[in-house]
Amino acid sequence: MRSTFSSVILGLVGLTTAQTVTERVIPTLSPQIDALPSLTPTILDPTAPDSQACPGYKAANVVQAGHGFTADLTIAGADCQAFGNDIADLVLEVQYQTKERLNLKIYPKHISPQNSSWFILPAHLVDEPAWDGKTTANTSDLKLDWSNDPTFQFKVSRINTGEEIFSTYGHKIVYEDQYLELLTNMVDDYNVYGLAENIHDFRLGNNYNQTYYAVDAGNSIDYNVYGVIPFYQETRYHSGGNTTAHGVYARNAHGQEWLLRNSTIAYRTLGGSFDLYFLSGQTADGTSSALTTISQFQVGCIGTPAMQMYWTFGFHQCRWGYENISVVQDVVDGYKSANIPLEGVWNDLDIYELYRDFTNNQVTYPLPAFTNFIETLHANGQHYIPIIDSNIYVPNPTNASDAYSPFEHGAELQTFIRDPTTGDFYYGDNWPGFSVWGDWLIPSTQSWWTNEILTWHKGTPFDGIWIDLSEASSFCAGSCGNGRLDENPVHPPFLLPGDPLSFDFLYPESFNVSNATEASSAAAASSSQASVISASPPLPVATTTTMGRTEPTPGVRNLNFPPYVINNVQSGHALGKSSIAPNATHNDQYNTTEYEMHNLFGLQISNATYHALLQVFPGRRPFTVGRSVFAGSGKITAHWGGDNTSTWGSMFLSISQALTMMMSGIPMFGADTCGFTHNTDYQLCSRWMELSAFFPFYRNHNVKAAISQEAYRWSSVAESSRRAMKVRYSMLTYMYTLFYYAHTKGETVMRALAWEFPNDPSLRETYGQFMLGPSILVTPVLIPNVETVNGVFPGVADGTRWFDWYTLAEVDAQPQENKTLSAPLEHINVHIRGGSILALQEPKLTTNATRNTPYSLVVALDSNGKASGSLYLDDGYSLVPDAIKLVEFTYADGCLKYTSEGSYASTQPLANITVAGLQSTPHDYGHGPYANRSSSYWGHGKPKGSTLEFGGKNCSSDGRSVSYSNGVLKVTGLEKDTGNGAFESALSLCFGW
Ligand code: MIG
Repeated sequence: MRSTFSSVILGLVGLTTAQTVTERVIPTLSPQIDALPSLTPTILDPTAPDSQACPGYKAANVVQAGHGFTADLTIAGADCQAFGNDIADLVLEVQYQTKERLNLKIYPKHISPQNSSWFILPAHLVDEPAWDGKTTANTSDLKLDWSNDPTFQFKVSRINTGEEIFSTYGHKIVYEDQYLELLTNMVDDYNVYGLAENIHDFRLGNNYNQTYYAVDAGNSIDYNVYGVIPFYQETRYHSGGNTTAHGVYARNAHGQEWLLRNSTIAYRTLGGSFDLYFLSGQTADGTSSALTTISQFQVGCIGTPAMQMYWTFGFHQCRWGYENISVVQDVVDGYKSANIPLEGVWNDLDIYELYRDFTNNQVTYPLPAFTNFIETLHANGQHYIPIIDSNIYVPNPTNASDAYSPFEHGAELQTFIRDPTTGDFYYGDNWPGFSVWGDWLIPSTQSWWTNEILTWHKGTPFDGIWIDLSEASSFCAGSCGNGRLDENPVHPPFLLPGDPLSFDFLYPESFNVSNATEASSAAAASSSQASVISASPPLPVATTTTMGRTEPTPGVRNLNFPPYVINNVQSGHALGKSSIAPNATHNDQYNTTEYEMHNLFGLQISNATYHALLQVFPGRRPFTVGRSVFAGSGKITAHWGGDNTSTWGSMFLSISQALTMMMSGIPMFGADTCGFTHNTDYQLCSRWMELSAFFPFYRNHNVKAAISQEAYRWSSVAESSRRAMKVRYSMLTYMYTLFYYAHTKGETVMRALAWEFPNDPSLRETYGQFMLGPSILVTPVLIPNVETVNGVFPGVADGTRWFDWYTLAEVDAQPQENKTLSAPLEHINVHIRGGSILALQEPKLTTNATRNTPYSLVVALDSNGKASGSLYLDDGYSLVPDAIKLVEFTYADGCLKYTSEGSYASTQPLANITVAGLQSTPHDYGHGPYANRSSSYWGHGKPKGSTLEFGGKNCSSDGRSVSYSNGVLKVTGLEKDTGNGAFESALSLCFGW
């Protein structure tokens, strides 16, 4: 059975008949979402002022400090009021903060308590990197030069080579209350990466606009998305084969745009300050690299990512539209009977009573049956993760039976964001109806949130939390519930997926080739739905007005309609479209507005959820997965890519989205596998289940009312999933070890080929292939209807060797060859890089079962016959583990050695050792007990017979066996020799040649 498609689509077609339409219930709608005027984005507005015609600044009164200097910047002419009110007097502050990091700040000289939050992003909200207490201009990798000719301009360059990495020379600095601008000169055909979150090619290119304003809009290719991490990394390939790399982080949370052009990048924000961090990317030897730059960004600027619990790396199944417990039970059973691992079971809004957070639908998810369901998952080694929406329903004040305690509790503490025009709470609109949002700037909000989560956990014993709509999303313009709370619960102002007339008939590209009949019935159903809609629109058609450019008003900021209009993906482009209005206020001492706070809501609610989970599970690593993220979110949360589509293009772009998340310190990232909106098909879902098996966060999620897409729904997808998951679960400890190094050193988990092979310019825009850590190369199929895939094998010109994961056969590839690999539907190409040692376990149906199996070591030799690797172990869940174990493996001169440090006891034995890439047949398998015998002792010319001894025992007897063919030596059956645990003692094992 390849598909359950036909029955489903026929069902959908049936529901679009005219009869169904006349019977439909038109919901009570909340206010029009399109009530905001439509604006012209400034970058598309030919009448917009030229901010580079502003006067710029002159620097004076330079005061040297040991680790930098300060100066006054004074406006060099009349105010220009391009997109705000000019600030005449500024402070420039330059700090050589650490050897590799230089900071430049420009902020207003006169800051009052009233406007402090307009300009200064507090360190308690977003880490503010500081001086290390020792670096000076003389010990820094970087230097800053500046000039007043014709106006203040600066440039940053490397001291060792003079390479200029950032320069505003020739451009004005603009600093207004609602607009900041600077431009840096760029080299020709520059290679810039990052500026997450975006859904765009990995190499951003030289004609790209990155708009930043957290937004509830799925799949917004080339626009603003859910997250804001204003950091880029630039790589330059120099003649002679060396490569340099550096980074720039702009610590500013306002709405902003980065305009990438041929010879410049313009950086424009709607407020805040210039707070720029230049990262040299250099190590001690003076060379620089992308990986070092990314590590410097994480370690020095935003904090390294949270260590995640071991189980979270298992496979998760989610969907919107699991109607009741028995449907979810069927999913759990479906995975089990198909023999496909299932670690995490997720629920969407369906569990709630009328979409209200922290409730339980008493009909479909009644307690205690639901509690029992979750406890049974736990007993089977599985986990449960529900959604929590960012909005809180406001009960109807005229209906005593509409009580909703999470609102009442928060209201008592006055903990919600406010409407400045009434002083009352800000009443926006979301799934449950008119709603409020927590104001995370005041401490009581945390205790309120913690309390709601603790209370809810009693009946719904979840293991982690999925935070949605944290942009924060509101479905109406402004405080639309004001004066209308007695209409609650209002229906969202649009039809819901699955409501009549909102069926999703879209399928992946080329579905018409693979499933012609079904594709044509879907097309027919789609056009029949479209014609019914156009004949009688189910919703009132919105009327929108157009608004011209707002002009700066002296002394006043226009928060809802700032003069500079960012190219917000929302229709009409207004900042308040589908989100809390910018002029909504917070309850802190400055009455900070959403204008300043908008991009931080996701960071803050995730942070509050992290701290709440620490109360639910003291001492345990909190698992939260959030939608909106900011720089530093990775310290507390995982992230998923949001509402992608069931298309091949969306799957492809998920790789670059993931790579930019790795750069942003949010490695626990994954995309909705098989696609969220629209219907998937067996080919796309097979390939996507295979691809996501190599993303740290691995979850299949689907919109309501599309066809089901659990991995067992098609025999092909089931088989693809089983095979890919076998690879993933085999290397769970490798993934976990990569996380340990991400957490401790800011290393990356998924890696671009360009990062691992920095001297090969041909890899600069490659993301159709990627690496997992330093050792694993993944070459997924990203297009339909093929059974082969082309891939490069980087580094072969310099002697890098690659081995097929499944056969350990060495790849025969030429430098720059785009090699064609066999890739039947159920197969994903995975290769091991020569020089790697991997510790593997036996893949089982849960991570816990996998973790309890014996280890195997795979040694893939490099061209010098060497290899190395490491393994990190701990209990898998403690925030501060009592004990850890770090094992270091090396192989050289025919000897495999490992040493371990740390007292964490892993009791699983070592079963097998496989060495791939041997150049000649061993005539002697040598042997050696757990001793420090030198390799020369067991080396050449010392034949010991054709047996292997392990710990003094003959390995060819007592269940052990040794075999050799085609460069691969396999030693199996070592369990008895390592019964105390594979890595409980140091090992040195030599093979004679
Ligand atoms: O307005 O909870 O991105 O994963 O299924 C849509 C329903 C709200 C958006 C999330 C998606 C989730 C959906 N949510």
